Parts: sequence; structure tokens; C-alpha cells
Amino acid sequence: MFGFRDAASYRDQLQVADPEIFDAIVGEEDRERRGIELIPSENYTYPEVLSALGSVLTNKYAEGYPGRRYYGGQKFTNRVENLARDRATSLFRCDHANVQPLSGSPMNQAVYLAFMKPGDTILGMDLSHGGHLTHGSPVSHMGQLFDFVRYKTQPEHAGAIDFDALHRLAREHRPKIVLCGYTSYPRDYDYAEFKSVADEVGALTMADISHIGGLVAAGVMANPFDAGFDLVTTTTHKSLRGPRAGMVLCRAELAAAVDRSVFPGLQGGPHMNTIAAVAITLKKAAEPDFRRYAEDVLRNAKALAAGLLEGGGSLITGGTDNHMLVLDSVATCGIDGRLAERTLDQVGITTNKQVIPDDPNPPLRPSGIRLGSPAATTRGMGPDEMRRIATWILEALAAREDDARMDAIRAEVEGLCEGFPVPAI
Ligand code: DSN
Repeated sequence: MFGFRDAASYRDQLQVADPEIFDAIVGEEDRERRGIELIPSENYTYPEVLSALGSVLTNKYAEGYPGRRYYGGQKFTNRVENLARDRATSLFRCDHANVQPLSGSPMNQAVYLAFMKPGDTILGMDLSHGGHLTHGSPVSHMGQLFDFVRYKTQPEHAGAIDFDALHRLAREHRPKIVLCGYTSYPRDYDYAEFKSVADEVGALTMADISHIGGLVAAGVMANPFDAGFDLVTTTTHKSLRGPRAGMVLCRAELAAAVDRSVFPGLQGGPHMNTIAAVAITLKKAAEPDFRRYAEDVLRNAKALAAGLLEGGGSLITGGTDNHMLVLDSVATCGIDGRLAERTLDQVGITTNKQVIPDDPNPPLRPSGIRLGSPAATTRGMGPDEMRRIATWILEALAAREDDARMDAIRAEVEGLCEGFPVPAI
């Protein structure tokens, strides 16, 4: 098996050829092994995915699509890309999949550029209420190119969206696309309500399900296509547990415009090693084990939320319906998200600072942190471990100036991690 046979010896070769990079990789392995990963957008991928990423497919240019390439020698790349596309359409129950986007931002950009002209309007979720940078933040190029009108959630009503207000916004601004999707919203959506807003003004419906792609694939969260959505985008490295990449899924009538927009509109040669890894990920996501994993992700997020709430933590929207939580660290213990993130880093619990709805503080010193269960669940941790982690989080935030207690929590965290190996390390 050329290209796979000698993984161990390749590692030895790297150690000799570039010891500085080798040491950094080994350091990251150690960090992943010894700490608890709670960033909701991160996960531990499969050994098979790492194998495909490191395969000879990285050598090949494959501009175009299967059967319509601009270079010769595509027998195996065509096979790989067709498998990835077929698995994606089957898993997400849609007509067409473009599996070439290099990651989440180009995936969303490709959709906007396929269906809108500069200056056109799109309704998207406000960044501080959970939307993503590519959903219209003024600091993103897309935010400057298109007219994003941003809607908000109602944190005091468990994060519910005011759809009457959204209908009014749509009538006023006549968007070309009604976009839903999030990066820090701990609730589920009613996709049929979004569809009715779009239908009223003749707009396309687009859902960015990057965070919950694995949960939708497994059937434990709603699939926007079941509500008649036109376009769904998802990254593949979050709850799906795959390589870092993106996909655009759509109805058949939109396929040609999407494909043209990804290539040649936005990108050049696709990363065929990554597309092979996406195909492997999608095959695994169709298996019964993955459904059990997705159920555990939801159960664990609820256990983490319960532990934090019982210990006096303040959660945005009061809880979670998906895999993520946003802890208001200012309300919980009087410190901003940057200090909370650093404090938890010290005890081996990795989170990320997070703006909260209409945050009065700036993005680099926001009022909260974001937490999630996918990575810990991949290690086999369950609700009991989640409750212990919740206790450590609250203890560490309170005891941050007590070095002895912080050291003790770190030792307890590492002790727990020893019992839950990281796949592929
Ligand atoms: N960086 C991703 C996340 O953490 O949600 C989104 O791009």
C-alpha cells in the first residue's frame, strides 16, 4: 500500500529532517492528550482521515469537476470526488453537493457570489447573537460587498427568534437570501419559519449548519432540507469529525451556479487529499455508531449545562438545545471572557472567549466564554465527566489566584484525561 505503509518511518524521517516542526507537532499531541477540549468547533478526527490527508492525493491538480477537468491523470481523483459527492447527497438528503470549498469562509462566499450582485441584500444573524463573521460582520469582505441586514435573538426568551420582526425586516429590505446559521447560538431553529419569511419576498433560503453538521447528518437535529431549504453549507471538521473543509449542498436547479461559483469563480485546484478525507468522514457519519455519538454529544452538552447552572453559572439563553453553551463569565464570577479563557487554560480546560448578545465589551475582552461537548464526547466522556468538568470550571474561575488549588485542579483534569485516550494519538 504505497503511501500508507510507512507512516511510522515517515514520522522518524520528519524528526530528522525538521526537528523544530516535529517538536511542535509532538507538543500539540501532548496538549491534546493531557487537556480537555471544550471549544465547540473543534474535534478529534479519525486515524483514517489523518491517513488520507497525508496521502499522495496532495500531489494532484484537479481543477474542474469529475469528467470535466483541466488536467490529465484524473482516474482516481474522479473516483474520490464522486464518492464524496454521492455520500454527501445521500447523508443530507439533497440533490447536489459541491465538496471543493477549502473551508467555511470560501464555502459561504461561493454561495453569496453565485446568487447576489455587489450591494444586494441578505438577512443574516447578528454576530453578537450567534452569527458568524461571514454572515455579515462589517469587518469581513463580504460585509463590505453586500448589504447584510442583521436580525437578533431574544436571550430572555431562551434565545427564541422573533419571526414577526423578521417578516417585517424582509418586507422592508427585500433580501435576495434569507440566511440562518450560527457559531455561538446554543439553540435549535424552526427552519419552516425562516422559509416562510423567504417565500414572502421571493428570497432564497440558506442555512449554514457548520457547527451542527454532524448532528444533522446523524438525524438528531433538524435538517433544513426537510423544510424545503434551497442551500445548506457546512464545514466538515466540527461535529462531523472530519478534515478542515467545507461543502455547499443544494437543490438541483442551483447546482450549476454553485459549481461555477466555487470553481472557477473563487478557487483553483481542489485539495484532493482533503476531499478523500471528507468522503471517509461521510461514510463514517452514515454508520449507527455515529448516531450514538451524536446522541451522546447532545446528552453531554445538557449535563455540562446542568452542572454549570447548579453551581451558579449564568448561561446565555439559560441552557442548550445543541452541542454548545455560552457562559456569561462577567455575570458568573465578575471576570471577562479573556481572563476566564486564560484561567481555564491554566488547568488544562480549553475554551474560547466569546461575545454575548449586544455585548458591552470589545471582542478581544468580551463578556463570556463558549463551551461545547463534541471533542470530549469523541474521547468517550459521558454525563458524569461533564458534571465534574462543570465543577472544575466554576472552581477554577473562583480560585484563580490560589496557585495550590489551581495546580490541584490541573492534576485532577490530567488524571481524568488519562482514562480517555484521544483517537489517533
Ligand atoms: N472558528 C469557527 C468557530 O469556532 O465557530 C467558525 O469559523
